Amino acid sequence: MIRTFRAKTFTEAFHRIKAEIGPDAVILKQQEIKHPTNPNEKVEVTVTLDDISEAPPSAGKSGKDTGKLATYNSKGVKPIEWQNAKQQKTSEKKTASIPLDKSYDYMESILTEFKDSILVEVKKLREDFFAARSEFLEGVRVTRDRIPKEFAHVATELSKNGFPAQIAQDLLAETMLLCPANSRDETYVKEQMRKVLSNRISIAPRPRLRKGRPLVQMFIGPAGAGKSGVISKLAGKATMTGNPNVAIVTTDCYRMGALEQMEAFAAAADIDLERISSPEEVPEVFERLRDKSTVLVDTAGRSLKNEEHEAELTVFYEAIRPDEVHLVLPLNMRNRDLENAAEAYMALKANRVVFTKQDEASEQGALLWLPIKYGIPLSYIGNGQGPDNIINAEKEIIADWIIK
Ligand SMILES: Nc1nc2c(ncn2[C@@H]2O[C@H](COP(=O)(O)OP(=O)(O)OP(=O)(O)O)[C@@H](O)[C@H]2O)c(=O)[nH]1
Ligand SMILES: [Mg+2]
Repeated sequence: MIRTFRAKTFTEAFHRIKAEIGPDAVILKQQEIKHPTNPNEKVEVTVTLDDISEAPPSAGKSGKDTGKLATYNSKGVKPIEWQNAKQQKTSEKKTASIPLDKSYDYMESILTEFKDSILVEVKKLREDFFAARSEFLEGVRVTRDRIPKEFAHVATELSKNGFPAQIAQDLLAETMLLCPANSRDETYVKEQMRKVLSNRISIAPRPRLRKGRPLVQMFIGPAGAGKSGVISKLAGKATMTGNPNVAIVTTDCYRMGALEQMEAFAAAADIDLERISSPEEVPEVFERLRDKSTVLVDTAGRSLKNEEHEAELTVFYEAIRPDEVHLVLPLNMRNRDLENAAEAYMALKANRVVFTKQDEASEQGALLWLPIKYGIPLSYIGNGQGPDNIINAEKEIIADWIIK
């Protein structure tokens, strides 16, 4: 008995065969088909229940070998009659007689092959998509004099905030894509631009306090950037908001006035302050602070490209092994100087940026482009000289500063 089953998938066909004929069915043929009208018929499996393994054809009447026997193997299962060696390889999967139970393994191997080829295809499509997208953005990239008038306002805001031209053009092009021609009033355009900015701004995850060991945050950066100010503000804020378990460690012990200033603050705010003048003192000091939840490490700022300063910071870094290294930069610095400072301090393992003096900065663009360019997310922003003038960096707040 030979029966043909059609189904949507091979798995479905095998289930039906197993249910209707049983596991002894032997597959004679399986193939993909294209049914002209029925979309549920995509594969065809031909099976037999005739036990061909027990019934090899007998020799011819004459008693002589007809030659047919030679086409059955020792188990009596008819092997494939190959046209030629090349065809053998490609048609083997389709025509070999496979007991149904084994065919599950076989199908699984086909499916794995199929899955791999789909993954390759998806990867390729993804690459094509990104290539097409940047080509498209390139196409709508705007030059200063060809900006549609509805976008003139946001374009001016970007330019006033010191965005490098390339980034400004990308941001504008993306905003245009979000604004259909019939909804380009100023409020809508601004809103979309803020969304585009928010999506790009890189923010560091909030620090996680752990039990048993303090979170150690080290602050480095050029002279006068605002490191000590940020530390005092963070420590003060922590104690005010119910976390008195904060300590300050300063490695800035020699500069006139620096230590005294920090000592005065710590005494007034009742915060533990430890001084470290050499890396050898680190283990003892941190042993004393092991029950603290947060330790803020202040460092001395020197002029850029000072090798002695770099070496000093490196040895303290190696001895302290802080969890986070925050590069503190004043936002009112010119773009070129910000780049120089970022490049000089990146070698010192900075993994966060803090911008200070946001209140004094006429350009806010660096809040977006600098973290992207150097791959270090924003942590805090100092926005004034008062003890409360520090905030956790937040996308929406920054987008509002840029597009008013
Ligand atoms: N307007 C404004 N001034 C700030 C801000 N942060 C710091 N300052 C001022 O910047 C000056 C330098 O701040 P510090 O905190 O001493 O800077 P520092 O990085 O510790 O400096 P060094 O230790 O000398 O490297 C001080 O006069 C601060 O008041 C801020 O967010 N806004
Ligand atoms: Mg300082």
